[in-house]
Amino acid sequence: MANKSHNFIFKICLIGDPEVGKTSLMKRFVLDQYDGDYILTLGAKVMKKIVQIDHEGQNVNITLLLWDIMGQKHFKIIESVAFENVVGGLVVCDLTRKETFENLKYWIDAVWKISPGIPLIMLGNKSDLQEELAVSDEQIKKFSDKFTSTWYLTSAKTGDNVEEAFQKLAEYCLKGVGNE
Ligand code: G3D
Ligand code: MG
Repeated sequence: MANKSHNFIFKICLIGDPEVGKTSLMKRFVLDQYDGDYILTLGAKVMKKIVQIDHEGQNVNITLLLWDIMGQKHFKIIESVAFENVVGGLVVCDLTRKETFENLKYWIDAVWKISPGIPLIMLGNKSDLQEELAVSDEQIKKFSDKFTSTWYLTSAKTGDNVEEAFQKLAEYCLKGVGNE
């Protein structure tokens, strides 16, 4: 039907080690809507942003509910709540700290255990710190080929690739829903 509009609500999670930039990436993406407080008992914060996608000639509005977990490993109770009904995720490492890259598989296993096979995009964040890079593009690409749909080098500081990454994730999530 012409001009028929579709609306979706997708629960998205940002995962990765502490201090990799998850909260900063959300803040950069959501911009002036950044006023959420952590739900401290849950150890998570939820923010909302609507993105528009052109899907098969139709304009689709997608409400992203972004779940930012405070991100200590082994918070089993929080993970089960935060990762339930998640339709896609951003797995984030800090390009200046190699161990945060090596821990990505832990986070992927944790989210797939609760929401199996959902699309994930890998982010190598803090790309602005060019002098301090400890992870190469090749390493990221190789890891992404195995476990995630695609990857971006981002900077929450400059905003580089942030919008693109969230937008792409919304597209992957929409495809996933269409395949069900
Ligand atoms: P987290 O939510 O994953 O724990 P935060 O990470 O968003 O709290 O960010 C951790 C620190 O990294 C913060 O520093 C933040 O400013 C910084 N940071 C996040 N993203 C970037 C980035 O893209 N580039 C640079 N240079 N720094 C970034 P502070 O000092 O404020 O604690
Ligand atoms: Mg945080």
